[in-house]
Amino acid sequence: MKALFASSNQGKFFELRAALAPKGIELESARAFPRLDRLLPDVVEDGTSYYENALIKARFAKRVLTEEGLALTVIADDSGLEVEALNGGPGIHSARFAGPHARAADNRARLVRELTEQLRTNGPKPPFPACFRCVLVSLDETGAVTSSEGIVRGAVVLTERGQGGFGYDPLFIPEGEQRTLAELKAEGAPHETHRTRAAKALAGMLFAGA
Ligand code: ITT
Repeated sequence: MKALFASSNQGKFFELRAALAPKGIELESARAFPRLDRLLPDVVEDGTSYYENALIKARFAKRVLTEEGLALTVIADDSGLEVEALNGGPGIHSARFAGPHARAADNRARLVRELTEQLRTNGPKPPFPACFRCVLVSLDETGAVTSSEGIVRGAVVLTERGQGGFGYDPLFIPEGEQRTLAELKAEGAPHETHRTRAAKALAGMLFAGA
């Protein structure tokens, strides 16, 4: 089956496309739909959970496609980094941790600042236990919603390492690894992530009984 990915984050897209292709889902980038691509970054993600935010993005994309006479299954992703020392933050606020129009580098800088502050006040020491969480939502042509979740546990370090990946990857070391996700991705080292886990679960649900 074909599905459109309702996201303006190409890092997410490449990772998800690779995870879904072997499962029989051909993912198309929103870049192929110029109007949608233009509008997506301004969608207000004011839900109170990853699920609600993913559904907001999926429904928005569905509406734009419908206005253009297109019927396609839409998949959306909402994800975030949850750090124990920050009481699970930034969580659903990960994309805007450093402000409404924050770039990934600004968000990483704020994360390092906050964790450094924890150190100064004799709090926990690095590496800081954390996890990445991803919720995927699929909205099919009939409006039926399917959703899945994936988690990868690990720890946050205070010094960026690696050129691969995106977002918080240079600061995150998955459990059982010595290298950050940015280093692992730059080396092409296959590694399961919150997103690949959510993708497998979603594909399993979409094709269950098919
Ligand atoms: P869309 O909403 O358009 O999909 P986004 O980047 O704004 O793109 P989110 O609202 O879901 O996505 O915010 C997720 C934040 O968490 C964002 O800052 C990402 O960079 C970060 N993030 C999510 N998954 C990540 C991963 O696998 N590696 C590194 N950072 C990740």
